[in-house]
Amino acid sequence: MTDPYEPRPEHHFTFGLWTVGNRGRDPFGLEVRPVLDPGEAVHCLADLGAYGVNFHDDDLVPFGSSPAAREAILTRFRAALDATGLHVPMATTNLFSQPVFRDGAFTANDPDVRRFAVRKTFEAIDLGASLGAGVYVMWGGREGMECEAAKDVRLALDRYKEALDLCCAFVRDRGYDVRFALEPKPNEPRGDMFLPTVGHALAFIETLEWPEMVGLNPELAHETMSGLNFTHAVAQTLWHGKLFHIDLNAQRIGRYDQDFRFGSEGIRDAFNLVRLLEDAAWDGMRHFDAHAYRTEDTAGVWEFARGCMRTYLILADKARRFREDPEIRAALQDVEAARLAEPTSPAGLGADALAAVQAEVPDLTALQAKSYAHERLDQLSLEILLGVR
Ligand SMILES: [Mn+2]
Repeated sequence: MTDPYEPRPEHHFTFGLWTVGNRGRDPFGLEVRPVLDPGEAVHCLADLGAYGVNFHDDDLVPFGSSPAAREAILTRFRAALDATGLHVPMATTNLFSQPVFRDGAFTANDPDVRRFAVRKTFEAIDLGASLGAGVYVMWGGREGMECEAAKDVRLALDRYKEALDLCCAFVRDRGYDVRFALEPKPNEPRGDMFLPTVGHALAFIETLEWPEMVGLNPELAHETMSGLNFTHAVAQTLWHGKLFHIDLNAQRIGRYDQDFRFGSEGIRDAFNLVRLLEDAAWDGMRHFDAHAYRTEDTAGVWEFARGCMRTYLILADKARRFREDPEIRAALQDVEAARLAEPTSPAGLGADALAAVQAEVPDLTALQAKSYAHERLDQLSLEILLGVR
């Protein structure tokens, strides 16, 4: 019998080298797992049924590698990709680990640091494009501050925009088929970070020179850290046509950046999210930016990776059940869900339409007495998730 929740490449699941390669180091404890060779990561992910692998430049080629070492690493990595058929859909730059970025990268006060960050990004874009990456993620890990007086946020945003414009100009100049995806985060590692939420980033994109080249990579954990509804953030990103990539994981509100296995916390939020992505038939990669608990050895890492994908598939199956359940369909009619698609002003925005809106006198007594049957629909939704429907 085939397992319906067995991940396969057509499900488009991807992992970062830094996720399965995470060694369990945290602010209070040292590494607990050995270094994972990128080639081995590729083979293990392919065996588990993943579609692709993503990386920061430094995950693949350690910072400061000689040209010869770099070539040797790339040759081995390409061989692993060729042998397994695994893809590289996304690439990104590490602009946060090295001490040079301690005051920021694109928004460092020192222009030399900013130019180095842009140059490092150009080289990483070349590397990503050479391996077929069509999405380039930008998480500004050090773009922010603790000392409020040290930076004018408005100037920092000028420089952030300039860096994005430079990267877009570089991609256009090279003729690459690459789009950028900004990844908002409210804090950690900086006390406060620029572009802290999806909403901030969406507004920022409209100021760019080539806004059509830049979208978002919203991350479940990051938006949840802000106490916001991640499904709503993704829905609005879709509504703007800006969902270029997504980072799936799990997070409890009010905690440090946990990056737990997808679905391990907030299962109802995870269900709502999967239902949104599946109902929207979103064609992007289901990328997991998460890592195994620090308690785990290497075998536990692969349990973690398998668990992320299985949970997604189980929730996608539940989303299908939700769509097809006759009682839920009836309950959706009771809450008048489809009527939200009716325009408020069917005649549009002209003078006649304005007059028509003004002329309509509703039966306020009836409208005020109306109940909306949300309790029943909500309970039925929960029962799907609890496995009794
Ligand atoms: Mn992320």
